[in-house]
Amino acid sequence: MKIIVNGKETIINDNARNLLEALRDVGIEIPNLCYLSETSIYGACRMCIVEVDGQLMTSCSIKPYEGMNVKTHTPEIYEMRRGILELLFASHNRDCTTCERNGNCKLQKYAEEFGIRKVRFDKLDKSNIIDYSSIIIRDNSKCILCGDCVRVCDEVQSIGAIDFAFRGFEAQVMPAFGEELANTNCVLCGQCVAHCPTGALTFRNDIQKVYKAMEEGKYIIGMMAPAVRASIQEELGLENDVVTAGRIVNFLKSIGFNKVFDVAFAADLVAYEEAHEFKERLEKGEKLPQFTSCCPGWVKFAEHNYPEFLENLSSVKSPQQALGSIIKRYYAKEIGIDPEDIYLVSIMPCTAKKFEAEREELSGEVDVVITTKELSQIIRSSGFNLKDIPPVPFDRPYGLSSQSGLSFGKTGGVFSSVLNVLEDELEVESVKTEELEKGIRITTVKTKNGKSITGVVVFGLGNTRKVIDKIKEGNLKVDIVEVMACDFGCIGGGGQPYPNDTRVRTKRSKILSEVVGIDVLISPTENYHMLSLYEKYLKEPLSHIAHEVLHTTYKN
Ligand code: HC0
Ligand code: SF4
Repeated sequence: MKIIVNGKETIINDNARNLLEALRDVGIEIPNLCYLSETSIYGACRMCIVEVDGQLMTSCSIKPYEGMNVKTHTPEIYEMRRGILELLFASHNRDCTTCERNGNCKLQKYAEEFGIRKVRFDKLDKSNIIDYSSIIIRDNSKCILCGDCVRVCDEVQSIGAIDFAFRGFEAQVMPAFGEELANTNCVLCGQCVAHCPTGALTFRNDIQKVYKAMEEGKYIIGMMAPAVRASIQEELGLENDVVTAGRIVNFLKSIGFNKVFDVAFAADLVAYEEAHEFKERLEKGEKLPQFTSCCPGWVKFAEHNYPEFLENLSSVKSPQQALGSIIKRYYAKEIGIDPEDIYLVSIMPCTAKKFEAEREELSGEVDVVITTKELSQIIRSSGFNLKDIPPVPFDRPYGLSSQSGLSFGKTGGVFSSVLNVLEDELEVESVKTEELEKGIRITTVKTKNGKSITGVVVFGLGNTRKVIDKIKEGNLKVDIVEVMACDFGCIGGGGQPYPNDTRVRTKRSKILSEVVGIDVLISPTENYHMLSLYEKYLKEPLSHIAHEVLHTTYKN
């Protein structure tokens, strides 16, 4: 479709959701504080106003039409946007220097771009209590009432742990009845944090715990999740670098880490164990469909909403916890160090992983979880320039991984790894995949002996709810379901750099595929260090010892 933009004829995408997205596609980024392409359109902030055929209107709420005459930046629009910002600042906490979002806050960015140096209005303070009850921290003095968190939590995740309360100047976002977040049905997925434009929603920063352990002379072991290597580049000026993981290993060693392992190794281990569990359930015809259980946001969601399905969850721990368990119970003995003296630092894209490590039944396996954001802070504050640090391999034996293991970091990775493990035994004849809707894919595998296995790969908890409800109603027959709580899987986790939206997640997904491409091992079954761990310690999949070390239970 042809429209006029700032006096120039411009071809835009006919299927653009609205004018804001159409303009974005042709390279004009319209300022906004409440627009998310993942949720319904709210139109609260008014920052995205443009002039259409002589009238001011919000570009998020208008559909483009042939020949429309759009002006995106006029003196009038500029002044209006400045006015909106000033009004927001009138009641906004301005302690930017100590804010977790200092340097990547959208409001701060616009204040700089629009030259807001002085606010004409007196500062009005709202009553505010900072909610530190959970790993997700809420500070309403920094909230601009854009509602992004409310819509993501409700519309994308189908949880609704937070909503608007009170009216007018007193309006606030909070859990029902003013409860602390820890006492709600929040699953700690961090999607509200990922989409909050300011520092109103952040997560607990645990960097100091790492330094304290170093000071105490602990034997520091780091382990890095697959998705971290596809996103940390965004914070460090390393666009498209596919050997970032190796640079990080070298960096961590140079600041005092004794060993750095790869969580993707444990992903191979988990896929191997989980594939055998699935095979056993298929043979016995019980606890089907089998659900993956490596995403802690999903596990908590299942515990809250679908207790009747808990026995269907794979009882294999997540790769984070499986590796923690192996290191503390087995590796410590191998290297002759008291497990109490080992301090295991897990580097994750995810806020819920902090919670997982603290779950009663898993605690002690991983000592601290820091996110991609926190690792980037450690790197930047150290004065090192990651670009100049040559990559080195992860330490052996838990540094070897297959392409399958690495692909855990994005949607579909766990399911395809389980299939890879079973490939030879199943004698696969054909595989057909169909996208039912965004975030829900269904795959049918036909085997040479005429059997078929159906798997669903789903991301987003709202989508997950739809899938489970269909299974419950008997409208979906499926054998295995992979669930990731965040859109696009772990690469979209709540601990990833900002912005953390569909556009960057798509890029991360591509980078992770390129990183995967470097590795020479394809299937978990080729990971010889993983196989040798079975030989030396775990014996065989689902053995007594494997159950003791690698399996867990869930809470009703
Ligand atoms: Fe993931 Fe994982 S793939 S949950 O997304 O399974 O966070 O990256 O580390 O544990 O491997 C996150 C990422 C992990 C785990 C792995 C799984
Ligand atoms: Fe909702 Fe997830 Fe935020 Fe909790 S962490 S409030 S579940 S979006």
